[in-house]
Amino acid sequence: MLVGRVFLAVVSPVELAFEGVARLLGVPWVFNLVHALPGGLDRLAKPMLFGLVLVVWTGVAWWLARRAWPWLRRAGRPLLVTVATVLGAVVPGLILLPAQGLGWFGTAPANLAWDPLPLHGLAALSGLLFGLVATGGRPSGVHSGTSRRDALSLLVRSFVGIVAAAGVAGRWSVALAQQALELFRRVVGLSPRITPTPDHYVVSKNLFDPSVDEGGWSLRLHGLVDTPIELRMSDLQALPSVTRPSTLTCVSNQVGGDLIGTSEWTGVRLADLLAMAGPRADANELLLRAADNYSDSFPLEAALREGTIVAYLQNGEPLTRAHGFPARVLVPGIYGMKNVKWVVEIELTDEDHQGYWQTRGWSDVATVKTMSRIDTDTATRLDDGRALVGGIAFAGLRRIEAVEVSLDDGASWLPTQLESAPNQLSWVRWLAVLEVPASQVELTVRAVEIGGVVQTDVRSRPLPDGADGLHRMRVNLPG
Ligand SMILES: Nc1nc2c(c(=O)[nH]1)N[C@H]1C(S)=C(S)[C@@H](COP(=O)(O)O)O[C@H]1N2
Ligand SMILES: [Mo]
Repeated sequence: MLVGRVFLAVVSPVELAFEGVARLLGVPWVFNLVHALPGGLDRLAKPMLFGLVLVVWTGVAWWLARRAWPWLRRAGRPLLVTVATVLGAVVPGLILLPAQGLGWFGTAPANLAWDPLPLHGLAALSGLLFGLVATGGRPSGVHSGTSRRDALSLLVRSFVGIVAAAGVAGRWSVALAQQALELFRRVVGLSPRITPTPDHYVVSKNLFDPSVDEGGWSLRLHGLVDTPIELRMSDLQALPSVTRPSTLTCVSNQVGGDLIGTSEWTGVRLADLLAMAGPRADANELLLRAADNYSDSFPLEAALREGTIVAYLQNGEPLTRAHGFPARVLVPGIYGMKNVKWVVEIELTDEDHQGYWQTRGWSDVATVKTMSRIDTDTATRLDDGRALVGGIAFAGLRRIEAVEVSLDDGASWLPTQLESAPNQLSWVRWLAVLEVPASQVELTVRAVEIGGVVQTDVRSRPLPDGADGLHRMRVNLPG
């Protein structure tokens, strides 16, 4: 597991257990633990809790192994069974998945959506079972002088069994995932699933963004709460964090515009921080203030959503200054302006507050509208004559059910293929296969939300609550 973690970035089961334990204990408990520690040790709270989980894990595994060993012995050849099990765990990751173009242990970056861990578990189990079946049924003692040939043939049979089991288990989904990925990979000009940080759009009111010193920074939670709290960066880093891709877009984005991006953000759930402070019953709104004298607000209800976090990493790196170093709020489903960067203060109130952009005429609710965009001004022509075009679609917290394209300005619509979105908070990529000879086409795109709600074709400007209308573009179709 350690090797997988360090060299292949595979999330290990122990970590999953650690996350589960941290969640079970609850954030206030962990926070108190952190503060019970003498200064300097607080950064170690998480590693210490992880160490504890690791010790318990190892203990349980040891106990299980001790109990299982005699049973394995009776079943036949413990060493062979062990080898078969390990092979079962490792072979799919080292051979099957890479052979399918999905990277070591399925870690090809484009493939984050697809989780190969269950397949590994299944394969390991099948290896164990196969080992047992292959060795079982023989009276014990008879094989004390096992011949090398026997052992070898057993190993070979186990191996074949594992590969077959893993193959059957994974083949269908892998083939599907790979086929789709393959096509998506070939669309030249299509946005990546995750936007590299340097390519992520930046919007700020400032001529010069604040440069905040991480050591001096803190985030204050106060107002209508039982216990006001103040968190330093080390506090924030010591708390259980979540990492998840989410799409951010600016309310001023034009139809077809590029003020939209998807990053993998890491931070602490705002709901956890609020649980520490204990919002009073009359609190219903959060007022956020930033180091650049920016302020904005959103309802408590939005703050409590699973995806709302105080983020300190973007795509695995500390936030850049432009994106809000050292910490910012991300509140999925609501336009970028309420995703306050350089955040220093969160006040719970019982009245609505007009934020920086609201006093300038922009929407206060700011729910993200359904959008879709064509990314390719030139189609990718495949050898077999098909032409690929593609783009993205996003509807905030509402899910995209389908994306359609039209070659005749909306008179008729063609289906497209959707890639599975990284999660519920992220845009989805689409591609269309056009069977059209070399020429130019006027392409229009529209998204359909879950429930069959079709994106409106009535155009409106971004002010005050986001642009509406369909993206239409001239697309070159090379010969
Ligand atoms: N403190 C502060 N936060 C802010 C802003 C700002 O000017 N100051 N701009 C907002 C707007 S309008 C948008 S669209 C997003 C953009 O976030 P990004 O630059 O990380 O893409 O940040 C929001 N948060
Ligand atoms: Mo924005």
